[in-house]
Amino acid sequence: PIVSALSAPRWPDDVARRYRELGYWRGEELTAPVRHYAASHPDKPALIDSVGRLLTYAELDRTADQVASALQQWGLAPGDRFILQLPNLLELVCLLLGSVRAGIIPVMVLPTHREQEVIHLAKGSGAVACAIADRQASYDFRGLMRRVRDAVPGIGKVVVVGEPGEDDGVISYDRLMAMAGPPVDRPPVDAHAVALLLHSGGTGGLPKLIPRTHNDYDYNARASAEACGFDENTVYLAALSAAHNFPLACPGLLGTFSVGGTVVLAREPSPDSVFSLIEKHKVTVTAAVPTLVSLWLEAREFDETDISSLKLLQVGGAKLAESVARRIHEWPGVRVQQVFGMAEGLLNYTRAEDPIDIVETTQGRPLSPDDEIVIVDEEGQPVADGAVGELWTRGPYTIRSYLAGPEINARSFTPDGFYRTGDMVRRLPSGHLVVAGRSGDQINRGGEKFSAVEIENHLIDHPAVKEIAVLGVPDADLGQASLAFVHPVETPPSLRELKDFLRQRGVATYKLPDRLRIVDDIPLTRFGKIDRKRLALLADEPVPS
Ligand code: J2J
Repeated sequence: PIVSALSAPRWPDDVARRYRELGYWRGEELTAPVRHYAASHPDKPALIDSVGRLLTYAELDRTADQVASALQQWGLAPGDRFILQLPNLLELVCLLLGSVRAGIIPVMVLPTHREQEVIHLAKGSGAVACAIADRQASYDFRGLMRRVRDAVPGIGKVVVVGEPGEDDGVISYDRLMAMAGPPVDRPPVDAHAVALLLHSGGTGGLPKLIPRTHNDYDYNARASAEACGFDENTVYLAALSAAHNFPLACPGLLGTFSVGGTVVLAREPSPDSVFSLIEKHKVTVTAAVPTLVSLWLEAREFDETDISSLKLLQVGGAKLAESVARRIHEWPGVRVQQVFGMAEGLLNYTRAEDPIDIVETTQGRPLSPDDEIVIVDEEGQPVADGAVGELWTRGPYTIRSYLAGPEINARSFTPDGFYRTGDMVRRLPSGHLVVAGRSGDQINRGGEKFSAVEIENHLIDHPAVKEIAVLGVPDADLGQASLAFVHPVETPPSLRELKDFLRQRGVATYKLPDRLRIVDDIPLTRFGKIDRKRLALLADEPVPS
């Protein structure tokens, strides 16, 4: 069923034909631009990592071919799903491009994900292989992968960047690359086919898999590069994890490759690492979530490093406060761009030509002339102009279905193919959108999203918990923090106990509650669901002493 879901037509034929005719979809494989610049600008630097390893376009192109060949020698076939859980290393990019080229479908998993998320994404995608680093920031990914493989025995192969260890089916990246044979004639990749799988932030439970095709993702990256003014002089710094849609293709790595620019990879986004890379490689553009921007603005390095090459700072993933936008604009020579995007597709950008107050107070306007936007009320009827409602969208790079069962898809998409984003927005006469919040249970903690329901489903199993609700509440540093309301059985649990309980279950750290409120009742709606509106009012009340 997974394979047929992956090859199912994604857009209706007439719509797909139109996107082809309009030139949005080029019928090309996603890594074609790397091949193109390898021929025209072979010696141009394509990729530099944080320890200074550099690949030119010719080298990156050749390495991608070698990876494609090596993966096939190793036993992977076109259509196989291959989990990539790697920090921002050269090897991540090479494995990504190589697998896409071979028609092997990478499943992009974040280094912050733990067994709960990885097992879920591995099962959902039917993954047969994965790539990890041995360790990152002292965390042992081989141990994590051992636990994942116990739960998902279908993962027969693991490639490790670093020390592989002794487990069955595990090899090092170097051993994998040694398997590469001479270039073989591969059947051309079908550009309508799924090129890679991203994951959603999650509502109503665990993250969902997002199938992106060569055609639509290529357009996503290329049109973004154009809208953001990227060209061959662009030096893009990937500070966020490159497994995320924003740094990967908005315009990110793929958008930079689409214009023959240079990508620099930061292994981690600390001010120390980021500012020295900007100075060293004369970075012109980078992307961050608002909490990271605030951290950068506070940093000592900010005053001590020459970052005058930086011209554009893209900020998205969570709402940027106007005050922070203004502070960035005090930074000489730097322009802010707000990005309101989603791995499901739709991207909104403020543009270079937009007036400054639009840039500082809106989350941008849609990328494509063919992005269709409707803003609806609770009955699904369009709201009055300028009123707040839920954003629904469809277009040339927005998915029509998740890789998920029919119930989830029926909930997430309208019968005529609009994706129900769950984002509450209003639209200005200029077409710019202002994000007003979210419907549903998603928490956006400093740009990292997760479903409150997912955490509630764990915590209800804690022996001291009788009833539980988790809510996103305003927080000065994070934008939103998570607050757990616990109605205890008897002796209330401590916050520490709840966090340890979740950690033991292998839940990603960013999903652990920040705060705890003990209550003697959790408000429910008349349908018996948690009443999140009333909870939000409770959260505002001072804690009784
Ligand atoms: C408020 N909420 C925002 C913003 C995303 C570029 C940038 C971000 C993402 C991303 C992305 C927001 N203000 N500026 O994929 O390419 C919230 C919305 C949205 C959800 C999507 C990209 N920018 N959001 O964050 O798939 O709630 O993508 O629906 O992780 O983040 O999350 P995600």
